[in-house]
Amino acid sequence: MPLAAALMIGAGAATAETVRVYNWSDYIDESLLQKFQDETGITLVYDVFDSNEVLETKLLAGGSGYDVVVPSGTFLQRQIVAGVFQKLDFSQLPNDQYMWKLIKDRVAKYDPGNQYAENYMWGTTGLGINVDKVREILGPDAPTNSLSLIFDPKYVSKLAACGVQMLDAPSEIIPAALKYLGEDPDSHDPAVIAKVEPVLMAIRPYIQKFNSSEYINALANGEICAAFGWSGDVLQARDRAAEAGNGVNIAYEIPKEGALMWFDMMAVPADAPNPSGAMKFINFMMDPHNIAAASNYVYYANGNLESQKYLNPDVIGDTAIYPDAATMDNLYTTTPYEQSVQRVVTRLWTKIKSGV
Ligand code: N2P
Repeated sequence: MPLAAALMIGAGAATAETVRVYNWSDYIDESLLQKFQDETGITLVYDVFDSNEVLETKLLAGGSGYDVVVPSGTFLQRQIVAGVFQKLDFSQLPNDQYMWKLIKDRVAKYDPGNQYAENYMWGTTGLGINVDKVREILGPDAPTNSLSLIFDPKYVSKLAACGVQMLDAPSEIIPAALKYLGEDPDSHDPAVIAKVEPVLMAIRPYIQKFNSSEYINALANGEICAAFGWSGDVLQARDRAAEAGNGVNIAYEIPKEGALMWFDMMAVPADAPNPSGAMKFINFMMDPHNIAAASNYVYYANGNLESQKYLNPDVIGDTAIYPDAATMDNLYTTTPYEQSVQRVVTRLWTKIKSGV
C-alpha cells in the first residue's frame, strides 16, 4: 500500500465535519473507514506511515493537521513529555469500558494514569520466513526460531540470494541485536549500544533493503525468503500468499532469545483541528465489534477485552498473536531513549543503512 496516500471515502459536503487520522500502513480493515463515515456523517481522511521516526518528526514540528495519530508506547512517552498531545476527554469515550485492564496497566508505563492515549493494537517484532526456501537453503536444521538466522553472517549470507529485508526501525533493531549479543535490549548506555555496530555491519551486505512496509508483499510473492518484521504483517503476508495460491508458505516466529513487545497508541495532538471528532474516531475503534474486525483482518492483538468474543479462532487462538504465559515470558519491552542517546542511535543507524 502506498505510503502517505490520502484515502478519502465518500463525497462529504464542503461544510461537513472532517476527521484526519494518521495510522500505520496495513493496520485496518478498510471497510471500517466507510462504516465510520456512514455512522457519523463525518468525512474521514486516513493517511498512513510506517515509521515512528517519521510520525515523530511531524508531531514535533507541530501543525500536522491530524486529529488522531498512533505512535508506539516508547515514542508516545517522550512525546507526552514534549507537550505534543492533549488529554483524552473520557466523557466522549463510553467504549473505554470495554478496554482490557491488563493492557491498560502495561501501557501506563508510557502514559501514567492512562490520560493521553488508548491502545489500538500491540504485537511483537520477529522473524518472517519462507519456510520451504529457508529449509531448502539451510537444510532441515535451519535456525528458523533464532535471531541467528538474521544476525549471524553464517546463515544470513546464504539467505541473501533469495532476499532478506529488515525493518527501518532503529528503536527495534538495536534492542534485537543487543538481545542476540546477550546484552540488555533496553540498554541506554552508548558503550553497550556501540556493540551492535560490528554485528549489523557484518550482516549489512546481505540485507536487500531496510523498509518497514514493503516486506509484506515481498514475502507473499516469494521475492524474499526472510524478513525481520512485525508479527501481524508477516501473518498478512502468509494470507496474501495463500489467497494467491502461489505455493509460498510463510511463517512468523518469535525468536527463542526473546522479542520486543510494543503497543501502538491512539492519541490526539495538542493542536488537532477537530478534537471532538478525534474522540468519535477513537470511540468507534474501541467498539468491540469494530476493533475485532480490524484484528481479524490485520492479525494483531488489540487492547479491548470485550472484542475477544468476536475474534476469529485463528486470531485469538494463535499464540504468535495472543501470547500464552510461556510466550509472554519471552517478550521484553523498552523505554524511550533520552535525547543524547537518541542522537547516538540515529547516527549509528544512518551509518548501518548506508553500509560505510
Ligand atoms: C502495521 C505495523 C504495525 C506496527 N503494518 C508497528 N508498531
